[in-house]
Amino acid sequence: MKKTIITMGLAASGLLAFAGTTQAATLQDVKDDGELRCGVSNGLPGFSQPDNDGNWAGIDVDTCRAVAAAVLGDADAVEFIPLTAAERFTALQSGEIDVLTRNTTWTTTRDTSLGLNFTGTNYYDGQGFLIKKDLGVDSAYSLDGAAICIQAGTTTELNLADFFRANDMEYEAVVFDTSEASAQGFDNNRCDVLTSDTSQLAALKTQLSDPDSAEILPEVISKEPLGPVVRQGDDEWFNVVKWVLFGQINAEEYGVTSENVDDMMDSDNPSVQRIVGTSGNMGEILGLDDDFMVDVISQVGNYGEMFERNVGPDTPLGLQRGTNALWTEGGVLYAPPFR
Ligand SMILES: N[C@@H](CCC(=O)N[C@@H](CS)C(=O)NCC(=O)O)C(=O)O
Repeated sequence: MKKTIITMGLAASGLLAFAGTTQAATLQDVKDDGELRCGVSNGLPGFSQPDNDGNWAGIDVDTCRAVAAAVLGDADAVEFIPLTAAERFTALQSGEIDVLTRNTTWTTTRDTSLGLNFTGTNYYDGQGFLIKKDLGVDSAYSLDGAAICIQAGTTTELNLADFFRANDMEYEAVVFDTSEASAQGFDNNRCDVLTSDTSQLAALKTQLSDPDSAEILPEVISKEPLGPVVRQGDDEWFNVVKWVLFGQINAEEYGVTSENVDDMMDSDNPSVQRIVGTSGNMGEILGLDDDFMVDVISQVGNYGEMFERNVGPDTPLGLQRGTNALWTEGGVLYAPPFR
């Protein structure tokens, strides 16, 4: 039913790129449906990947589950919809999904002319290169003439073109639709080099038939702030998705975790009280229950818990916090105050 309305709205307005303006009550729709529809990848270790039983896991999956916990009180009330890079923005514009959490880089074009709004950053990434060791190079600046496996519809494609042009080098792009296909292409010698967001390179390397035959070059050639995306024209929903992630970052800053959140309900600290809803009316002004962050933190955790569980040092990705540390710990995670 919802889809029909959108399609008619689009036909009437003729504004395909601004689908969001035809539908502006996502919060109520999600409450009515009792389920949140999240666009995720087809499978990307640490970010959004289904296991053999179809259970999705990853930092993007948790970012989405956190919104479901905040709105519906249930982090499992989610339908995950796998999308290729090329499909993802249309799926959001058309109303097929309520939020896109698919390792998507925040750029000017996407944030404006696509009719979409980025709500924040849940992982600061950057683009790098995985190469076959027998290529015999140790720097991205020595890749002139290389065949490079890459995924269609990504910032990766544009960055690659810019980097090679700026450095007066040439390359042959070998383009695939999914990262699995790109990695297979690399494994089957369709290319000498695989390029993607660096968070993925270590994971993809471990999946090669001979991981020791490949290595990651030191250069990071771009900024890739990855985060959730919603349609323009629905400020209420934009605020909800934005403040759930900010709430999780603030929870980490104030030491509120899934383990101690119940005890924190008795805290005397005003900042903690506003997060757990024992003072202030943060939930009410967002259209949620005042203790919505208790559901988020008890069921999904604060930002640091999401990071450690999915991409941190004890996971196959083995990533350090680095840039993704809190501003108080030398990183760039600086959520506006929850007040
Ligand atoms: N962050 C970049 C790249 C996103 C992207 O699609 N990356 C690939 C390779 S890391 C991917 O996620 N593949 C997962 C899939 O095939 O579903 C963007 O927003 O354009």
